[in-house]
Amino acid sequence: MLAPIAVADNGGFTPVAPESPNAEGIRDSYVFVSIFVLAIFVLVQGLLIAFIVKYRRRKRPRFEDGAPIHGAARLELLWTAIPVVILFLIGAFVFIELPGIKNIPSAGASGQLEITVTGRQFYWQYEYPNGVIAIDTMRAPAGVPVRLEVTAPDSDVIHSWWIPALGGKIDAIPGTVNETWFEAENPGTYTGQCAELCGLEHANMLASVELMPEAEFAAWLEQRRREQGSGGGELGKETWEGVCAKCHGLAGEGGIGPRVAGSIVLADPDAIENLVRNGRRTMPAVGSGWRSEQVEALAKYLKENPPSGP
Ligand code: HEC
Ligand SMILES: [Cu+2]
Repeated sequence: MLAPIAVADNGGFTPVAPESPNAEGIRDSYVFVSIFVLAIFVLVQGLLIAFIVKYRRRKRPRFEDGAPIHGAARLELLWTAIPVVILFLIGAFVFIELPGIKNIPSAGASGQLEITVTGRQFYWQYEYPNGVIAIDTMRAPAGVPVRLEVTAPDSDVIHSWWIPALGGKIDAIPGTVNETWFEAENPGTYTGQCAELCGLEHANMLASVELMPEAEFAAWLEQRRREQGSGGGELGKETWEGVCAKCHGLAGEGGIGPRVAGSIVLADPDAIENLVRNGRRTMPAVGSGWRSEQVEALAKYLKENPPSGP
């Protein structure tokens, strides 16, 4: 009864509208399987109701069995053969769809973009071929195949990259690189989140992909490269908001980490570097492996915008 409503406004029951061919393959498989699931559901529930009515007790004494029925070879053959055929059809359909879901399309006229995606407690770090780093919000060009190399540092736990409109889940496993991809035409923002329970702030480990026209993306990438080269820019803000604020609050007011607003550590670039690279007691080394540009950008941002939470 709820199905039409769920389908109508996609109340979270059906996959989001696919924007990339791999997400389309997943949606199509889902719909194909659902047809059999629905048909079997209606058949089984329909027979159940029909039998309840047809074989009800009527005037038969309470403890007397109904008439025994022996053997129904035709029926038994049918209820064996039909499920076999259904399983075969579903298996065949999925195998036909699979290459379109898994295989990364070959580079088009404007080539292919490769982005490294690293899942960490509790942020997503992206690295572009020219060295640009971004956190949580990935910018990508529309109409270009984007290959994602998904991993996690050795010291971290398993996360899972998932932007439903752009494809299926892919695990970010320490020490392993998994590949996935998308190629989407419509500029816009596609959201998702870490799909593997990874710790206290798992629910806040959100991710989004901002798909831009190719020229706009190229301009963004170039601007970020220049900003990063001069030790600052958006990266510092993204790092504070995406990494530190998840535990310490946006204004440093405290959360699962202590209040750090007004801390002298945040005003001292060397102390920041030491803290993020090595951690401190119960604070993990959230910036182990960061390039010095990222630490510098963070220190610069914190110097210009010291958190002054309540
Ligand atoms: C996973 C949660 C988490 C993240 C992410 C995190 N911290 Fe912490 N932080 C903590 C905890 C917990 C402590 C308390 C450490 C202790 O004393 O046991 C702490 C302590 C601190 C302190 C106080 C250190 C001291 O001893 O004076 C500062 C400053 C700080 N964090 C800054 C940062 C900055 C900057 C970032 C971002 C690069 C960050 N933290 C990211 C959890 C976190
Ligand atoms: Cu996670």
